Amino acid sequence: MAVTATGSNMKSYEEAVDTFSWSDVEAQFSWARTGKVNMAYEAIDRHVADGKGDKIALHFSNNERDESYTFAEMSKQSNKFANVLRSLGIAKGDRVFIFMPRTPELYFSLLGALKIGAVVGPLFEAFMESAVRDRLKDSEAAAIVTTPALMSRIPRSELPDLKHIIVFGEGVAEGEGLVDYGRAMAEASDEADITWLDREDGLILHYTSGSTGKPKGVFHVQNAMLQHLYTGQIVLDLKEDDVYWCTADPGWVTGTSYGIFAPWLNGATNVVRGGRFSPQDWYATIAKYKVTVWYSAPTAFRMFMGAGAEVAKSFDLSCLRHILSVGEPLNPEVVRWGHKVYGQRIHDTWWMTETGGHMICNYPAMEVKPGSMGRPIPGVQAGIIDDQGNELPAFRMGNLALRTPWPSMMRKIWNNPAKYEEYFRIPGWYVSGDSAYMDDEGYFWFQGRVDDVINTAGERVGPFEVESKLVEHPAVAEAGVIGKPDPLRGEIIKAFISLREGYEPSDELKTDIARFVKEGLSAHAAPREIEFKDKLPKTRSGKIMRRVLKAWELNLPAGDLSTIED
Ligand code: 6R9
Repeated sequence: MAVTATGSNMKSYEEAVDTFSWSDVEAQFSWARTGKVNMAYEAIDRHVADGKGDKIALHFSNNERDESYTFAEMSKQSNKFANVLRSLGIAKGDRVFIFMPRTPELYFSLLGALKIGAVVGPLFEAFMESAVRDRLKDSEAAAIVTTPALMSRIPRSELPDLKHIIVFGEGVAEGEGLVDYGRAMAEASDEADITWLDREDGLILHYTSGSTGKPKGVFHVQNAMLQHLYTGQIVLDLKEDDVYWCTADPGWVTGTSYGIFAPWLNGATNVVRGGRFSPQDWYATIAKYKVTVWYSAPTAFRMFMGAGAEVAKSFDLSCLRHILSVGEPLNPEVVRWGHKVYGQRIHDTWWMTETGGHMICNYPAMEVKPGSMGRPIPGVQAGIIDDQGNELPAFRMGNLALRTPWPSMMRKIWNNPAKYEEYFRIPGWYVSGDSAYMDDEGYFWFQGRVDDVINTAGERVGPFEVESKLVEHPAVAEAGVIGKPDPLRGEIIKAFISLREGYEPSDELKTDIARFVKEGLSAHAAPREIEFKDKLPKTRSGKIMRRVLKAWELNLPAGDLSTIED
């Protein structure tokens, strides 16, 4: 293999940057020979063809189930699902959504959809009706895989393109577009032809939030696998015998790029644990499977820290050899605590839904500076630029930007070319929306978001989506939503609300409004704090000024108020 070395997968950062070429990465895929590509083949079937069919691909457990599957079994189950979709007339390029809690069937379905060249749309299980509707409607999804419990959140009458609902669970009454997953899988053959694709053909559609408008469909193509394979080697440091656990749900990009693609492209054994977070449960999972490489998020690490070193010491965690973090700023004290308690430094990684894979990271092959996101991976160039596109010198804060292109760069925003162009408004650069500075050794330090996007417990929430839901509540006249700094969750969602005539502020009303968002949109998007105001600050064109709300909250000067209404 061209890019790997013994010991750590990367000898030294400098040497890797000097000698790097994406064509060396490409040479590791079967499509370097055949010219044809399919993510599911490269991630699963290729290992079977290489004689590793008996290796465990997936260890799954939740409170009810405990199962393991080899690469050969994953291959057969995904073949079956590919056949189920084909029998329904689903074809290359169709959008197939997956809306279910983590179970092995989620992974069979996702891989099966990829095998026939469908574009997969994963949906987080906590999404409620309006979140589900917006995403299925925008993408004109043809089919969705779900469970009986989640089915009622799919408003079929409003989704004319949605032809098939495939339901995994008990008591499914088939007909009128409903398909029983269990029945269909039992009847399907476990052999299937792969639909061979072009590198620029679709792979996955991840909806994510910006500061304005509805969530946007970030569209990725097969070519992203170059980034997934390579960063699996040099950032996750995956080797033949690793047992790897990424704690993210596939409803978010970390749960697909690094919960599915990177580990399986590298032939690693992948752990999936369903159910809710608890420090004991997660430590027990590490000890049970002897996890060697663990990828999680700052909020979880802060919760472990809150639970105390004693809890960690009561489990045998000596199997861990490499720990990584993503999604929000990783506090230096958490890195130091991790070093003390796990004997490992937590390696921070920075990237986004739009980048499809790792961009700026700490590698095993370099020194971790606690508090820094690390340095750009070989093959990626990052810079700090001002609003005109001038590169700023070390230690000056500005827009964190990336030189275009890289293999896993998003290829479009579904149905919204104007939104796509916004990211590339400065020629030669992708502008991330984060602000940061670079130090004199080329390490990047996160400073904040440039826009109003909220990051709560590592989950990206668009204020507009929450505000739109809030104003559907009968008592709410107007709403403005901001992220309020929080020691555990990074930020929490706070809503400022003015009430309609006839409604009086009360604690009961706050609870009712929060519940309304939770049940209509999703739990993680519901405001944890609500403050009633007689009036909200607005521009003369009627836009609520979130910047002013934030200044109120933090007792800061509100800045330029020349556009305020009165
Ligand atoms: C992979 C993922 C992206 C936004 C990103 C930034 C924040 C991600 C971070 C980080 C500080 C890190 N973010 N990693 N902030 N340090 N290591 O999280 O994708 O859900 O699209 O969020 O998350 O603000 O712009 P996504």
